[in-house]
Amino acid sequence: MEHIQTEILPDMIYKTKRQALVKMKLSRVSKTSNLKVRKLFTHLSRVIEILKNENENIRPRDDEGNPGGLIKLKNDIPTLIISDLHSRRDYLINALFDQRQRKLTNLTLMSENKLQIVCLGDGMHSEQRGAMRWKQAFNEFQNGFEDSPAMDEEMMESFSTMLMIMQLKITCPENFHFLKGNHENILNEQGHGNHPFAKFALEGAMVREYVKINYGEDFLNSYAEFEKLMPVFALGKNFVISHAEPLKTYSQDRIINYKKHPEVIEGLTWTDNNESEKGSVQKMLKAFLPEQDIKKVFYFGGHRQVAKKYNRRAGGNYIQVNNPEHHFVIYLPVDKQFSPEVNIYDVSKNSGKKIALKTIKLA
Ligand SMILES: [Mn+2]
Repeated sequence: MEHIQTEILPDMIYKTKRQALVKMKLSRVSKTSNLKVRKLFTHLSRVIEILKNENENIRPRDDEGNPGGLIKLKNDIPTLIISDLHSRRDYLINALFDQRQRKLTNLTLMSENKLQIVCLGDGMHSEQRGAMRWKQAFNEFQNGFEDSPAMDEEMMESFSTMLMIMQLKITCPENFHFLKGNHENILNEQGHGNHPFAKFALEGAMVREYVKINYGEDFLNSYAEFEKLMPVFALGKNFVISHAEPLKTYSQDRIINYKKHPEVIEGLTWTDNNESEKGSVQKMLKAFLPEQDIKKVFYFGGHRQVAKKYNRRAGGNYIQVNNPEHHFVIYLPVDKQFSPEVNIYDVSKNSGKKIALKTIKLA
């Protein structure tokens, strides 16, 4: 069906068949309530290969020759940052189909090498949006997931969000990056910079058990490999990004060699507000962007929730964006100075929504 339907899409929106196909696939996954494990597994294998073989100019290798923890973003195209998704497929779709930059969707701009997109991590787990569902799922867990409508729904949302992430990485490996958050821990392990977690229920243990029962051990281990291949830090022209505020100051060499330094992974994904060492943000900005005026450079992160559009921390250099009620994105232009009031905006109310729906109707 797919190949026939792309023929009738208007050229104005879809310049190439490939773009149309990518949009249709994403739109389908964004609305599905029936996710096939085999489909997920196929994408997982492909994205693992892509992550293992990233362009070394963008993702420098560690001392062992493996992909390092740092992404060097392109300096000549703008960057769009998407904050903590927590399985909000509508947030991802709204960010991809927003059209306020150059009147083209961000997805089209990215596929034409005119934009790069960085996700801050925490793709899984619905958090308070699904608090009631987590409670129900906890009862299902206690009964060994024999019957699990609540957990099925929760997992379907989480994995279809991550399937879209895989599709984007496979389609635009150099211009799409997903940084590891603390929720990227499918094994619910302690170690490798990870901690098990339980917030509204025993999320970590429940997800691991559910995946093992329903998707199998091979899938569980492959997914863990995918998570461990995620970078933890991105360096832009006049900004840097990680999931959480840096607990301490980490050098470029230690971030690239993050596998040898699990405390770097922990320190960039788990830091609570007011927990980081004084001056860590400024020290890192000075070390990574030595030529720049400290007043004009920013460290972006999410992780802890923000009631407003953004929070300014660490003397104003750390910009925290993570509002579960809104779809805020951060846009970093190439030539203009970044301004939080102008360049952080909500994409949930935009004309791009119509386009997304249009594509869905065709599916
Ligand atoms: Mn987090």
